Amino acid sequence: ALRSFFVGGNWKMNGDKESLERLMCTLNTASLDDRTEVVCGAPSIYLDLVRSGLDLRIGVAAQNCYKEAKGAFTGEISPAMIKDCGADWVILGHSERRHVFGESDELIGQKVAHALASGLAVIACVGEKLEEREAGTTEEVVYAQTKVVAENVTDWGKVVLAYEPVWAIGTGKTASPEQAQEVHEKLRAWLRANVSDDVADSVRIIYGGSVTATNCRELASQGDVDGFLVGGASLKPEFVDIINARA
Ligand code: G2H
Repeated sequence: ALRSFFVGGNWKMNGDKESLERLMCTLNTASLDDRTEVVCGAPSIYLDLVRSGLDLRIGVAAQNCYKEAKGAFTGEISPAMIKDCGADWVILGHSERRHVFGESDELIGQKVAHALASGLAVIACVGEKLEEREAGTTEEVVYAQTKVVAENVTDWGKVVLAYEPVWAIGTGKTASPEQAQEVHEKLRAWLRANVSDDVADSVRIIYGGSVTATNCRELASQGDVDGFLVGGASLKPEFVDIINARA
């Protein structure tokens, strides 16, 4: 295949040392499809613990970072700190950052630029809200979000694009395989028209929003679905089945 399958876990603000040790033990001893790239997004305070506890075949991501290397930014963490903990990835633009914490496209773009310049790889998230889908503006919304990301990307080899319809996040309402494929296909066409053929063909576009062991195989069979960003189910043993969705 042109693009290797990519499965990210987004643990969000969940877990404690004890439960994360258990989860890491499950992942470390599981049989994982070695064609799938796996990355776990840990709470920043546990990045060090998770990087030292998780098998090296699994990458570690922070769930957010700031756009500066250091300074008077109380409560924030920098890409340099994430790297110092041994993690190589950061999730940026997640819908909870956009809609619970009010992050703008502009700020997300600046974070993407700084994270890449600092040597982190980025899982950049886009997705429409329910009212935007119902108003027929899904394409317009995800294209605008993707444009801001794209303007700040220096190396597409270090970027995974996550499509996460906000109405499907943590709601148990998954996009149907056809709904996911439709948007993924359009995002790839956008990359072809606005970036390059090479980038359109090589960038992984992953789906997020209530992915489970039950629905992952059908979603994974869609031509433009190159993997998943998994929230709730990434905290459970079924995450292993999602990693192996194409096995
Ligand atoms: C979407 C997803 C992970 P969940 O936010 O990023 O979460 O799988 O719980 O819907």
